[in-house]
Amino acid sequence: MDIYEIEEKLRKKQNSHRFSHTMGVRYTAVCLAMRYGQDLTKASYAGLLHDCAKHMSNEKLLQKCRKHHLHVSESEEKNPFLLHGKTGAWLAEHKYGIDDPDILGAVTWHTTGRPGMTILEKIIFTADYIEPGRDHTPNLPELRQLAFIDLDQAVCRILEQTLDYLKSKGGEIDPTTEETYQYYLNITKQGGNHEPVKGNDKNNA
Ligand code: DGI
Ligand code: FE
Ligand code: FE
Repeated sequence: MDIYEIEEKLRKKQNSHRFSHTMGVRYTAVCLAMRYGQDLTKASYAGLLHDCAKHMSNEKLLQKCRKHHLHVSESEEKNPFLLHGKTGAWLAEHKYGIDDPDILGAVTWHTTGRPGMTILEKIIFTADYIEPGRDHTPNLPELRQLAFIDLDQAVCRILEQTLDYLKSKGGEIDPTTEETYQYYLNITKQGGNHEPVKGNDKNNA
């Protein structure tokens, strides 16, 4: 399916607020891909598709995962909205004809992140948080600049803020979110364990 067809399908599926967020993430991701020398087309597809399962109810997400044998963790069982990344990647592959593992990974991991993300995964994770339509999040002007200066630092700050927010409102923290934060904290802090970590992930920045 070409990108215009996907865009039209999503325009019909998503309410105007969600669709505007989708397009904000798409163009922010393309800008970040320019900055970090990544494939612009992949960034555009991944941004467009990242929330393609967001309109589904918790019940529907759980049902889709069971039907298609996608693993549901204990934390996802309790907070099924966390499954919209994984389910979105399934839809991207099977309904929108995407077979690029980098695009599918970026959709899968856009909410919690994961240790050792590819550059495209970090771009979508970050674009989701800083796109121009976001306005209820603290420190956005600073984070928007940081994203174009040091992507790992931006990922780390976003995770830190997300964890603070979840702790303040008593939200359940998925172990992957916490592990991702610890990983990026470790590789961004001065004198951190930078080289071995990079060496384990050839796609990493
Ligand atoms: O789908 P979007 O709203 O565009 O953005 P998203 O997929 O990043 O989801 C954002 C929400 O996800 C935000 O309210 C924080 C929440 N979130 C991220 N990590 C965790 C989490 N929620 C829980 N309960 N646990 C997490 O580890
Ligand atoms: Fe999302
Ligand atoms: Fe989003």
